Amino acid sequence: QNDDFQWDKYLKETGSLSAPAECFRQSKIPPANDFKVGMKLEARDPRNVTSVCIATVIGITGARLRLRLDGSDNRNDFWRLVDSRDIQPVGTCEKEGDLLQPPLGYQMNASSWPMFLLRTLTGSEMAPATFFKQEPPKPPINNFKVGMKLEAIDRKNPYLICPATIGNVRGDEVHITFDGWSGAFDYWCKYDCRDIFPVGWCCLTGDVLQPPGNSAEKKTKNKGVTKPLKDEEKALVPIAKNIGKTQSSPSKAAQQSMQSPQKTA
Ligand code: MLZ
Repeated sequence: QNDDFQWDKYLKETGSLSAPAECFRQSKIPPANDFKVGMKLEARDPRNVTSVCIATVIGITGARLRLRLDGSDNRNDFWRLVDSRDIQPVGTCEKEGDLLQPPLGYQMNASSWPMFLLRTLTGSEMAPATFFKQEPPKPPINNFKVGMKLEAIDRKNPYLICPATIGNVRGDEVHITFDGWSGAFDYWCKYDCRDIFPVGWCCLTGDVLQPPGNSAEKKTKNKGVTKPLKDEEKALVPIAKNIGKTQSSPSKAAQQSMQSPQKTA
């Protein structure tokens, strides 16, 4: 799908180094993903992390599963690696003497939950225990250095894995910045966070790696504001600037739309 982006070429072009695989809490050989769409499992509710719920595999992407909590809506899907600590086989909860909880935002009356659960599980295909892989150990220390390249989940669009750079390091944390995107998607995370991967991860797992952004163009699309002006449009700027001046000063949006793209969020 993404035939035009090549890390080796890109690293050369940008004169940068990739973060060594030892820096990450990921297995060197990515875990096999044997899950099938429709299988059920237990998952920690991302919006209510003390609850363990029933989830259905909605999609498969590389070593990750797209999950939806049963009884929830289709707007809160989340993605987990097959070796994530947040997922386990159906029955684990009960074995440990815990109860499966309705997801946050359970759409029906709470009193209907036990029956809903029973109906949900009856006749469903449960993911076998062997499909769940052991979470890799934490690297002992934060070995990331500013400038190192990696692949990282875009937390605002968590189905996307994108080329990224370590922008800063502070104790146990690293600042993830996305290549070609200025600021809006950046985040701080722990060095052993499961959302970051070594260069080449997507290629190995068969997940889709996004190409780097093109800051100017994409950002404007994002905000619906500035698009680089064509020459013939540039000629109209002085005229456009005067429009509305007779009535009131131009709105902020109108002013921005006349400027060339900025490096803002
Ligand atoms: N639909 C969004 C995707 C942005 C993805 C950025 N990833 C770092 C947009 O085009 O704005």
